[in-house]
Amino acid sequence: MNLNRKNILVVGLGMTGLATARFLHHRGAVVTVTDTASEKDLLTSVQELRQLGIRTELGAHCRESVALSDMIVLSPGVPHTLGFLADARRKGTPVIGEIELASRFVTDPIIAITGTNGKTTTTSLLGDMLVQCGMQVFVGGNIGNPLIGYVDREEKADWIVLEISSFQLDTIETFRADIGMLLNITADHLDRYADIDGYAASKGRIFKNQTLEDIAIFNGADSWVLSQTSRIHSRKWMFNGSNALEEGARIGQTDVTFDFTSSPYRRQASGADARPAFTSAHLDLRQSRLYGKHNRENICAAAMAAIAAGGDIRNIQLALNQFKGLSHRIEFVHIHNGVTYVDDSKATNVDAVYRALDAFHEPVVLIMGGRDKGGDYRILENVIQEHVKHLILLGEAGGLIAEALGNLVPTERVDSMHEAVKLAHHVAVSGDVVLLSPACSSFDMFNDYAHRGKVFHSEVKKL
Ligand code: UMA
Repeated sequence: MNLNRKNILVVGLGMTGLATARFLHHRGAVVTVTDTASEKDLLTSVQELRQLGIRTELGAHCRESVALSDMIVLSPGVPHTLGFLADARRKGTPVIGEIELASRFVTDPIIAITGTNGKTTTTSLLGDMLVQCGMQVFVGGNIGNPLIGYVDREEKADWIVLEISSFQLDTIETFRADIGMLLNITADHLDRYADIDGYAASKGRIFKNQTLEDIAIFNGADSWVLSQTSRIHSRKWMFNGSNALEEGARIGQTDVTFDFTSSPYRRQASGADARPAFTSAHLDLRQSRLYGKHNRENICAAAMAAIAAGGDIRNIQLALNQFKGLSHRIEFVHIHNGVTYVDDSKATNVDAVYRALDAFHEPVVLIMGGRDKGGDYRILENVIQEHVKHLILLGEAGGLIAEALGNLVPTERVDSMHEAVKLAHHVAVSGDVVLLSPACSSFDMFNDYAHRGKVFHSEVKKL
C-alpha cells in the first residue's frame, strides 16, 4: 500500500490517532488529524504533531477535510456510523480503522482475542505463556498499545498477540487473525450498538477472513458466541463444548484437559515448525492466582492459543503459576480489620460484576455506579441477594441502579469515592469483602477506569 503524498485524515487524537499520524507521516502521507476536543485538552499531542508539520483540526470535524481526503482512518472511540463518514464512503473514499491499516503492513502471524469480558487477562496471560515458551512476542491492541506502533519497529515478533474490541472489529476489511478467539458475549456498549444482535455480529467479525489453515478458538457454552460461529471457515477449537472431548478443551474445577486430533498451527515468523510435542495435555489450575469460573475459561483459552502457536505445556504451566493477574481486575488491595478490599474498577459492564460476585464466597459490600452504558442491572438480582450484604451507589447511574436493585439489600447513595470507602468501612465486619465493581464506565467522575481504581486504592490506604 503506497501512502506517499496521499491526503489522509485521522479522526480522533487519543493514543491511536497519535500513533497513526506518526506512522502515516513517516510513510510520506499528507496527514490531517481532527478531534472534537479542544486544543487545550490535547496540548501535548498537538505540539508533537505540529513539530512534525502535521495539520490539526480541533473542536469539530470539518466536512471540507473529509471531502479532500484520499483515505480516512478512525480511532476506535469514533463511531464508524457518523454521518460525514457515510458521505465519504458514498464518494468512494476508503474509511478504515487503525487495526485494518496496520494489518496491511504486518506479515507476522497474529493471535486476536475478543469477548465482552476477560480479553485483557487472556491477552496478557497468553503473552506471558509465549514468552515463557521462548518466543518473541508483541502484545497490543485494545490493551493500550496500538498495533500501528509495531509496523516500523525493528525487533520483529514470532507472534503478535492482540486484544481486539468490537469498535476495532467494526472497521476491519481484510484483517485476518491466524488464530482468532471469542471468549464470551453479554450485553455491553449498548450506547453504541442498536441491540445485542448488532454487538454480537461485531464480535463475530474476529473470524472474518480466516482460511482453512487458521484456527478459531471459542466458548461452546455461550449461545451468543455460538450464534457467530456457523460461518467460520477455519479449524474450530472449542472449550466448554457439549461433547466430552472433541478437538478442544474441557474445564474442570482444578484442571483443564486439552485434546487435539490434528496438529496445531505451524507458521511462525522465524519459519520454525511449531509442531507440538503432544496431541493431548493437562494443565493444573491449583497454583493460579486467577479466581472464579470466568478466569478458568480465560486460562483455558489462553493455553489453547499458546498450544496452537507451538508452545509446550510445561512452560505454559510455569507462566500460569507465575501470572499475578491484572491491575483493577478483581485485584487484592489491602486487608484492614479483617476486611479484604478488592478493586475491580475494570468491571465496566453488568456481566463483569456478575462474574466478580460469583468469585467470592464471603459476604460482600459492593460499590457500584458511574456512567450508565445501557446494561440491564436487574440481571444481578440473584447474585446480589446471594452474595451482597450492603450496596453502595456512586456516580451518575446511582439512581438507575437504585431503581433496579435498591430493594434487595440495604442500599445507600454517596457522592465521592472517599464517602463510598468510609461507608464500606463502617458497615463491613471481619471476614467481609469490600468490592469496587462498578458495572459502569468511569467518565462521569474519573479520567478512566484505572484512575477510578487508583482513587479507590488511595482511599483504602487512608483507612
Ligand atoms: N473523538 C472524536 N470524535 C468522536 C469521538 C471521539 O474526535 O466522534 C476523539 C475524542 O475527543 C478523543 C479521541 O477521539 O480525543 C479518543 O479516541 P479513542 O477513544 O479511540 O481513544 P484512544 O486513546 O485512541 O484509545 C483507543 C481505545 N479506546 C476506545 O476504544 C474507547 C482504547 O481502549 C485502546 O486501548 C487504544 O485505542 C489502543 O488500541 C480503551 C477502551 O475503553 C481501554 N476500550 C473499550 C473497552 O475495552 O471496553 C472498547
